[in-house]
Amino acid sequence: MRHVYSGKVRELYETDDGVLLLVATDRISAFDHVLETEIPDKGKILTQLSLWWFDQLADIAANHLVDAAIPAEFAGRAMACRPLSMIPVECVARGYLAGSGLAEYRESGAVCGVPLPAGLTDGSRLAEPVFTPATKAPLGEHDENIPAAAVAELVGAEVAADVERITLDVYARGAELAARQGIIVADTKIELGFDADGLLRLADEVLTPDSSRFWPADQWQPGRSQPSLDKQYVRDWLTSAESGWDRHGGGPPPPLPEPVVERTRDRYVRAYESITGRRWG
Ligand code: Q0Z
Repeated sequence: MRHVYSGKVRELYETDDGVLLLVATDRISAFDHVLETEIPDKGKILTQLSLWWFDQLADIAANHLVDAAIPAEFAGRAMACRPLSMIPVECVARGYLAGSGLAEYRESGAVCGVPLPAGLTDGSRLAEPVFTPATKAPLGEHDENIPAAAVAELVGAEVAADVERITLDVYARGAELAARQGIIVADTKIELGFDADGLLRLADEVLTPDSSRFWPADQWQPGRSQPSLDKQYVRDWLTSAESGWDRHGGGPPPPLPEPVVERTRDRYVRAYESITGRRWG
């Protein structure tokens, strides 16, 4: 087994028979930092959530999963994947305004070249979900939103149309199933790639709290930044006086206190259980 790539919170390996192992760790990031404190079982929970979603999305798109042995050290937190030729674009769909979508709207009144009505605010629901692709930035840099037309220039009009349709369909299915459990999927980012037969497949993780914004629907209140379903305890503690951390000071965040770790783990477990209807553990 060969280590191929380290992401912020995930690792990519390649086995001797050419299978990719996408391994989710228990690392967590907040405010663009990877914290030194891990959240027990986070990697397993997000991997099992992704696997459940791939099943729910099977009629929308094929995926990269293959049936191959997972090494014991990665049990439960790795996916065995077919190597794909990846589309060089982050495929994002947004149903609500937040993050870089909100920033771009405030600057220009549009997101990725899609004009939006005046008067929208942080957390506003969009009348229709929009496809908002972005460039893939190197680790440590931020993805940059691009117009849908730029995707067509990169991959051709036909592939671009497939990519947009799959992205919006994945978002619609995710938002619909999560909404039944009182969870808003504000946006989601997927990755797509071609297999050796030229079939477009869903890759990477799907509809996890690391690839999507999940908000508790009962706390949704446009006009302020929305509380995160999974990371709110972490953000609240890091920005509290108690942590002693200066978010803009450049230093690394301090270790999380045990109660914050426990409550955050519980948020991931509850998100998994409510979305899938399955018990954790
Ligand atoms: C996914 C990533 C990281 C894990 C490459 N099936 C595939 N075929 C080709 N490439 C990929 C996949 Cl999933 C692929 N990533 C993102 C980064 C750990 C996954 F650090 N990169």
